[in-house]
Amino acid sequence: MKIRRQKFYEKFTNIINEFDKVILVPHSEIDLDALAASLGLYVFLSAMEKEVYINIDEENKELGVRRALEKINKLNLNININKLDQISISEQSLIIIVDFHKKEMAQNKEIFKLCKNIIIIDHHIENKEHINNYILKYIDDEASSTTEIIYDFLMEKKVIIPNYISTVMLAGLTLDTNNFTIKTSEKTHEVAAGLTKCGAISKEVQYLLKEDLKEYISMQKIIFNTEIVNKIFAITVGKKTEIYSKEQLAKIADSLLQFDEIEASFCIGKINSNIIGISARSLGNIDVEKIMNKLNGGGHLTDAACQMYNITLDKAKEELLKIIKKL
Ligand SMILES: [Mn+2]
Repeated sequence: MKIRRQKFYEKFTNIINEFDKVILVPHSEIDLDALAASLGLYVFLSAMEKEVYINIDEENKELGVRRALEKINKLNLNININKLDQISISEQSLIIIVDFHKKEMAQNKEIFKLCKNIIIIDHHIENKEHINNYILKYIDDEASSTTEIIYDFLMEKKVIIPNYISTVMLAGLTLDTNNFTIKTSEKTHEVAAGLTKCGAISKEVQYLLKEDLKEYISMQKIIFNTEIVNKIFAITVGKKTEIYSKEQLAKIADSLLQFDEIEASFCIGKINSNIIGISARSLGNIDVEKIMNKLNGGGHLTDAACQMYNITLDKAKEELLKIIKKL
């Protein structure tokens, strides 16, 4: 295992030992990776006899997360999932931020005022708008998912993962790798195999990842309008009247990569009434980070994004086209 990760596990264990109460905080619009990683940590921490909570404030949850939570309830797995105001948090508590590090991705920013003992565990590309007070941070953007980081930790600690939690973890891994097509290495498959050994059931994973038909159709409509530029670039633009989540834009850009000859893809859409987001993906031969840099965004060679303020969708596309056509 990588030395950096190993060192993190050591420090992480030492810090955990100092606290009795731990609050696991997944990001807003919680997804299956954030939930799965939180559940994995929960299993470990409760085995260590800590008082543990998973903080979920939002009522509206994505379909898969809702299904997983219902099943956990049914199985009586006894997991404390609470809203922030139902958990008493003091300066003696420990907060673990799971699957994000950007302040704006917090469900409830109050949490940062309640307690300064914060650990961040994430796999997203590091961003400037970082949570600034923390005692330990591990951001590994080469990891397929936060679930993968937590899985390794659990294995090292010889934690027995309950069957259904293994299933949710496998779903988290499957989601973040878009069915083992992106950010997928030998390691990712090893984790998947390991989770299967722990009892994860792929049919159940399929259930958790079932999509909402309406949402699927609305995505397909956007894909339908894809324009191909210079044979290898696919660009598509969302509806003027609709607000998309960054995840939706990313998902669409991801799916455009599967088509013949496409090397890089871009999905442009409103993410707010005055902010337009572009999600860019590449198979590796085109550097989309460079392209997004030119629009004040950032990311990686194969995975990047930008935000544009007070601009129309048409204008945003035009700006992008200018850059692409010069390549
Ligand atoms: Mn994730």
